[in-house]
Amino acid sequence: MKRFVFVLMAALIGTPSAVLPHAHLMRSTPQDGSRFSAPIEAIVLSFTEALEPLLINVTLFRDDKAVSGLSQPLLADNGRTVTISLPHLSAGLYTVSWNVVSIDGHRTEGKFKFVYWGP
Ligand SMILES: [Cu+2]
Repeated sequence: MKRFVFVLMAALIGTPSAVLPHAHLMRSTPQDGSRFSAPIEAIVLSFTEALEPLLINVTLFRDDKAVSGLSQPLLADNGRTVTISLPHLSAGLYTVSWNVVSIDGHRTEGKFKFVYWGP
């Protein structure tokens, strides 16, 4: 029995939980830190794993104020790419704040910024 427990523990400890697929942000449009003057119509987030469609939260802030009028998230690429259509943006410093749950049940979150200085 003792031996069995030891083997079981070893198996559990040996499980490479770090490689279980969390949904990490692979790339985004706009990119983090980007500056541009041409209007954009959408935010696109590409993740390393498929997402739970009902547990996608993306908020866009201009300065510290949430921007209203964002569309519901649209999933593509087998659930790994999220597109959110934007209303007309005025020039400013924007922050995209996101949190998602991958299909293995793990939540990840992050934020990134961009500057829009166009019309
Ligand atoms: Cu995970």
